[in-house]
Formats: sequence, structure tokens, C-alpha cells
Amino acid sequence: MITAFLHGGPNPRKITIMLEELGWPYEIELVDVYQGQHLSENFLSVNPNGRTPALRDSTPDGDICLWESGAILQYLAEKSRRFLPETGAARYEVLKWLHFQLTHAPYLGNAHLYRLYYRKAMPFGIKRFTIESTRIYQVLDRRLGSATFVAGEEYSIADMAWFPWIEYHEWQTIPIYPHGSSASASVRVWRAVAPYLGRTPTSDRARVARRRKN
Ligand SMILES: N[C@@H](CCC(=O)N[C@@H](CS)C(=O)NCC(=O)O)C(=O)O
Repeated sequence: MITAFLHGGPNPRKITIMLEELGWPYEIELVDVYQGQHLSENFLSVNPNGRTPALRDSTPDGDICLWESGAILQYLAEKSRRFLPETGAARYEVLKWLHFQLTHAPYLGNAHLYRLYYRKAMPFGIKRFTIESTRIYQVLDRRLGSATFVAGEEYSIADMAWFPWIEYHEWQTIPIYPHGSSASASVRVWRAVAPYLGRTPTSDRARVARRRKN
């Protein structure tokens, strides 16, 4: 049985998207970061870095314990042999775009975190991370202008990593309007990101909420 240690942020959501895509049974252990549960001895024995997500897979050969969303996505993809090609250029295309997300998530996160909680104290931080976030969206927008999904023509774990982050685009004050919308000319129009958001999964939230109740 798989146990996923989660709370409501974008990194844990990568894992619920993957588990829901796979349709595998799993249990959720809610780690309430607002109550400090991620710093409890109990959770630190699962993830010494005290962050969610984490995952335990109890297999006949023993427990496999993982943390870091990218490592968890790769593990589940390799175990299921889905959403990550096993060899060749296509595999490295996925890993490249996955690692780009993992290493650049803090820019996006800081753009909204500083804005939400440190608006007065961190004007330079807000400016820097918003500029960086805008640049990251430009990279994605160019890529999605020539590919259906982030890593090419196949939906992959790279999309599962990007999607829950760019869903927060409004928090980063980066509006996304479809091409031809009535957004004013002064507003950036992300022609390729907007339709992409419509192509990626949105249904895991409802399914996960149902699972929590049962
Ligand atoms: N690099 C980690 C980041 C994990 C992370 O920062 N998770 C957030 C939730 S989205 C968290 O646990 N935050 C608790 C805190 O900052 O105290 C990953 O990709 O798994």
C-alpha cells in the first residue's frame, strides 16, 4: 500500500495528480503545516527535511520511503512504466523539463509568498521574483507554442510538476488570457499557456477530497 504524506500546496498536488492518473489505491496522511505537523518528530522520521510531499510504498521487499516531489514522480513513473519513456531522447526531454520545474519552483513560490506575507518588507524580493517568474512563463509559453505538452507530444510527469504551479499564476500576478480574449493591450497575453491549462488535469482535487472523507 502507498501512503502519501500531503497538505494542500502545489508540490503535494503533483503527487495526487500522478496517483489519480495511475488509479492506484493509496492512503493520504494529512500533514498540517499550519499546525506545524511537518516539524513533528513523527513526520521528520519520514522526511528529515520537514516538507511535503513524502511517500511510503510498503512492498513485499520492505518499505520504500521517498521525499522531494521530483523523486516521487520519477519513482511512480518507473514503477508503473507510464508518463516517462524508459529510454532514449524522449526520456531525457521529460527529465529536463521536470528538473527545470523543480529548480525554478522557488522563484514562482517566492513571487507569491513575498507578495502575500511580506509586501511592505520585501519590495526588492517581490520585484526580482516577479521578473524571474515572468521570464519562466515566457520560456514555457515559447515551448508550448511548438509542443502539445511541456516535454513534447506526450503528457508526462513534467506536466504534472508544472501544472499545479502555473495554476497559481494569479498569485504571482501573472495573468493568463487566451489568444483573442478581451484583455487590454497592456496585459500580457500568454497565447500558448492558456490553452495548455485547459489540457491538463483538474479533477484530482474533487477525487482526493472524496477519498479523505471515506
Ligand atoms: N523541493 C520540495 C519542496 C517541498 C515544499 O516546499 N513543500 C511545501 C508545500 S508546497 C512545504 O512543505 N512547506 C512547508 C513550509 O514551508 O514550512 C519538493 O519539491 O518536494
